[in-house]
Amino acid sequence: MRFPAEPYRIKVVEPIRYSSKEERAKLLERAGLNIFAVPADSIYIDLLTDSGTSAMSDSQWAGLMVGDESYAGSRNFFKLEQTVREITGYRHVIPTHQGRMAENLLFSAMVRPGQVVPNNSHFDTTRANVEAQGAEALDLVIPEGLDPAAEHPFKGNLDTARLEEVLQARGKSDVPLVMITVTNNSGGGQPVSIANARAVRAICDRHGVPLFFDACRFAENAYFIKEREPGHANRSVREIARELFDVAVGCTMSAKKDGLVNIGGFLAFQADALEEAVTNLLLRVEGFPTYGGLAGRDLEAMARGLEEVLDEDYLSFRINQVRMLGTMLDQAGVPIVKPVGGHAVYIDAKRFLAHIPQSQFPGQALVVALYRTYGIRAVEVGSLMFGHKDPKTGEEVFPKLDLVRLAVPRRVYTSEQMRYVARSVIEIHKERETLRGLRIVHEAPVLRHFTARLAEVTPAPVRT
Ligand code: P61
Repeated sequence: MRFPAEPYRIKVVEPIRYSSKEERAKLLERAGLNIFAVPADSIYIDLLTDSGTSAMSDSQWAGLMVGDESYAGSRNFFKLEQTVREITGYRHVIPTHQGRMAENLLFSAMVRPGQVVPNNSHFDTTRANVEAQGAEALDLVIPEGLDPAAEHPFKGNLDTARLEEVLQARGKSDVPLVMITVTNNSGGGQPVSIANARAVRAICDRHGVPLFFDACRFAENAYFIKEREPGHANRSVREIARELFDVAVGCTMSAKKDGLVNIGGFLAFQADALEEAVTNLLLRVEGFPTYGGLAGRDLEAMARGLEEVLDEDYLSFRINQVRMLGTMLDQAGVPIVKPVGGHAVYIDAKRFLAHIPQSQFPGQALVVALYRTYGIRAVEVGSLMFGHKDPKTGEEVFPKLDLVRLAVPRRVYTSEQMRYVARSVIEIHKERETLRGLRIVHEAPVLRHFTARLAEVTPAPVRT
């Protein structure tokens, strides 16, 4: 299989260090086998997240120099507003410092205690912001979206039959809005089709409920539509993205993903009636509406990034670089979530380390091995992140999937570096029986994966 080469050349380099195995072993021990507590400059390839880790272009860096830092009415805001209006068609554009603040503003204005917000899959900050309003965050992704091996072109689609049931049962008064996350991060970066978004919109219209997007990875989603949805192959990604945005009435956006910036986001919507409530809260918690918690220069970089992300040479390389990593692993027999998503490859750790039970955190065991042996940072999305004790029985409850995410930052690593990652994972796969399970030594009551301390269980499993 052939994959496109990088559609850019390197003008500035940031040295990265290949730390020694001995140093990494010491750092891991000090960190309690928790990769979040390891200093980033001891990491060779960092695949913890694709969020805020993009490389900016020369045009974006130049844009920083034309930042207008006026408290009110910065020219960079007007440029951003115009750019977002052109791409999305939404009238009101409220800048925020990142995605979760856009979520906070939207849900504070629209969601009340006891209500329910359906989504294909809520991202963790989205869920937290819905729940902070005393409402229920309901995931309604299609069944294929929960099966790592199911090959479906749009595994991020929302289950319309279940949405209809929820809306019939709860009605407009209990469902303030419906959301679709494009691409579906919690489900493996899987895309949503325009046909599915339209079907969701038709149901929303029948019940008088507005539809919003969580649009963090809208350009990657639009590229998948061009590739996979019948009738879109000869249209530009910009046209497809606009058609997608037209299906909803607004969106939240973390520009740390498809805005190609290190910090930034926005909330955009059509309804004039929403503006006042959102602006009042913004003024209290984030800043004046023409800067929204950012510097003028950040707004300029974001406006330029939103244009650059729609470049099809960039998108073709981007999607295919991630796909190449996934294909190399798949061809070597490493179990991954298929098809490969837009921003990350997800390894199925339960199958990779079949000898380690979920109670011994197979995903985290793989994360530890990848860093210890090869200096690569991945992140566990499994029993360490989502496992918890049942409050009634005190028994550990494990999530269905134990995954390890290799999230690929945009425009940062070369394909040779991706080959290094693939070779490293494949080497560990060959030696997988030597890996040991882990046990928790210390955990916090909430979001334990960020601060937990772990140790290896002894003795090591016997090799057969
Ligand atoms: C990520 F472990 N994603 O994937 P903000 N919606 C969606 C996201 O993917 C997302 C946000 C909203 C991250 C960063 C991250 O506990 C974590 O700009 C679909 O980060 O506020 C972020 O956007 C929120 C990773 C965030 C985490 C929180 O890596």
